[in-house]
Amino acid sequence: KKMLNVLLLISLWLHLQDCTFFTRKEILRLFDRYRDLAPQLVPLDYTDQPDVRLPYELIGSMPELKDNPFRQRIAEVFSEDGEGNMTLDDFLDMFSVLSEMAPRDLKAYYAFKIYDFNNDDFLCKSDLEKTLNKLTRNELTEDEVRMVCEKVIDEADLDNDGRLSLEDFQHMIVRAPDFLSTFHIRI
Ligand SMILES: *[C@@H]1O[C@H](CO)[C@@H](O)[C@H](O)[C@H]1NC(C)=O
Ligand SMILES: [Ca+2]
Ligand SMILES: [Ca+2]
Repeated sequence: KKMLNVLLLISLWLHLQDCTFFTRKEILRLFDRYRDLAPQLVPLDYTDQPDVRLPYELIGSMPELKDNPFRQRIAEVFSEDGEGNMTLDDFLDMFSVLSEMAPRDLKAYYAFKIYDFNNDDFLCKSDLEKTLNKLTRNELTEDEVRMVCEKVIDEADLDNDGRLSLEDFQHMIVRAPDFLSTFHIRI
């Protein structure tokens, strides 16, 4: 059996428990998952908080993510370096928000960040077009995508500035209960 530094993981859990919804056992399991992606890079002993980042290629190829059309955006949003390379903390945060236990508001906040491709805190038409193309796996024509995005903005843009703020977005998804289903992951 692996010699985990259980104490450190417990303290990590205490530190994270404001934002994580996992039990200690689940965190240990996620640590195993993280380490199994690159045993040569990830030490068993995290006491000295090693500065380890796993490259996006490894993260994005995990079974939980590899079929998710947003996998790269998800990794970018949760990674400290913004490029999808992940520390253990980044990794735990990501699974925490994606888990079925995460509150809807938290998921909505991260969904907004994930859809905001150019990171300017608004969903403009081109963010929505990229989002819709991914959600539908490119099955709509360009015209259809444009029409749907115009309609979404038309209906959800409460302050009429032509783009969706987080607040606009939150109002919108209250009316669309399935909207967040792409952000559930079972681990
Ligand atoms: C992320 O990882 C890739 C591959 O290891 C590397 O080329 C890139 O420089 C890393 N990005 C950052 C910001 O560290
Ligand atoms: Ca944007
Ligand atoms: Ca608006």
